[in-house]
Amino acid sequence: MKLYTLLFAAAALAAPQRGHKRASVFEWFGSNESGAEFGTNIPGVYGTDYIFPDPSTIATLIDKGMSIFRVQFMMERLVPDSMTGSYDEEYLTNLTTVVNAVTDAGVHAIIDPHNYGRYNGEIISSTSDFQTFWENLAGQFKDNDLAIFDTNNEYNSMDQDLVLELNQAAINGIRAAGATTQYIFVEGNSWTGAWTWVDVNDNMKNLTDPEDKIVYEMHQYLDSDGSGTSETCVSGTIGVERVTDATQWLKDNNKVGILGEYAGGDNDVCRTAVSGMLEYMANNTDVWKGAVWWAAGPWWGDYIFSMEPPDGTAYTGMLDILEPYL
Ligand SMILES: *[C@@H]1O[C@H](CO)[C@@H](O)[C@H](O)[C@H]1NC(C)=O
Ligand SMILES: *[C@@H]1O[C@H](CO)[C@@H](O)[C@H](O)[C@H]1NC(C)=O
Ligand SMILES: *[C@@H]1O[C@H](CO)[C@@H](O)[C@H](O)[C@H]1NC(C)=O
Ligand SMILES: CC(=O)N[C@H]1CO[C@H](CO)[C@@H](O)[C@@H]1O
Repeated sequence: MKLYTLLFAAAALAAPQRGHKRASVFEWFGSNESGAEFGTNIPGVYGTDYIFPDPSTIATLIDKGMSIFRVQFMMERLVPDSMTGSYDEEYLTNLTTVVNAVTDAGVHAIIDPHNYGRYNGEIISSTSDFQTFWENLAGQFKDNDLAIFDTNNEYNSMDQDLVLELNQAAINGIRAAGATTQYIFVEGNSWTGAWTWVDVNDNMKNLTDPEDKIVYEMHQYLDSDGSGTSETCVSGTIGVERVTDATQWLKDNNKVGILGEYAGGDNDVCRTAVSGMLEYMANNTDVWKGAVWWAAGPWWGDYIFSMEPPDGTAYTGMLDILEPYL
């Protein structure tokens, strides 16, 4: 082999191409991208009530090594008249632009209706409407292998059978749309918390997918009430403690999972707790496929967990503890 060929090959190995997922501990490691779900005004005004994530700051996080982004949006803004109704085409275009910016870079985009199992404030009770919503939406992305469908953000305070049935309806709709290559992230009741998963969401093991690409998305914060509203973590071991039972559940049931939201404040206890949790998950990659920080996005300002480059609190303060997984 000629020297320059060798050098070229060595350089290619040493410097992975921008945007292409590097071999890493986890299959996926990344951040949420907030903005399009912000605000309570419906539909609200772009630029005042809500905003879309910024592809240029996402590119910065991809350069850092992130390989997955969860893109939040609000169902009422996408389909204003009814779950089965037509799109606000501009909102769909803006959402698609962000998703494509991520997937064009060769990494995964999670499409996340950030609706807590509700539409217009009411618990979604029609599984058939929900199935149609997903059949329509998955149809928009069925040729994008790097899109991932997240059935809904944080079902909570709902009938447990209904949560199972809504997830199954979403899976059925997505596959009926001809979207057969994509992963589907399912979420459970009780804000899909890992710490309560086994007690609350055991029936979720009954979900079925003809393509066998279900990933159980759980969320876990490390403050006392697990809500992710305080920058104080309970202890340095709380991360491991809160995901241990869920890990065993995944193993016992032959399932795989992703921590779709987690965070801790920029302080020593939380750094230890987050590092410990990730290390534990990294020890269990047979069931844990990744973790997605909460959250980046253009409007977080000085929010305690902001991963937004260049000066978000977590971007400047916590990225170093995520480094082993990037
Ligand atoms: C979509 O984004 C453009 C800016 O790129 C903005 O002007 C427009 O108002 C947005 N529309 C919606 C519905 O989000
Ligand atoms: C799961 O499915 C099995 C077989 O269909 C059924 O017997 C069982 O009751 C279901 N379990 C739950 C928790 O829904
Ligand atoms: C991960 O595994 C290593 C090697 O077995 C072990 O030393 C370490 O304590 C484990 N970490 C956690 C947090 O479980
Ligand atoms: C912990 C945290 O920040 N949770 C947020 C999840 O997303 C919704 C919508 O953006 C916020 O209202 C929560 O505060």
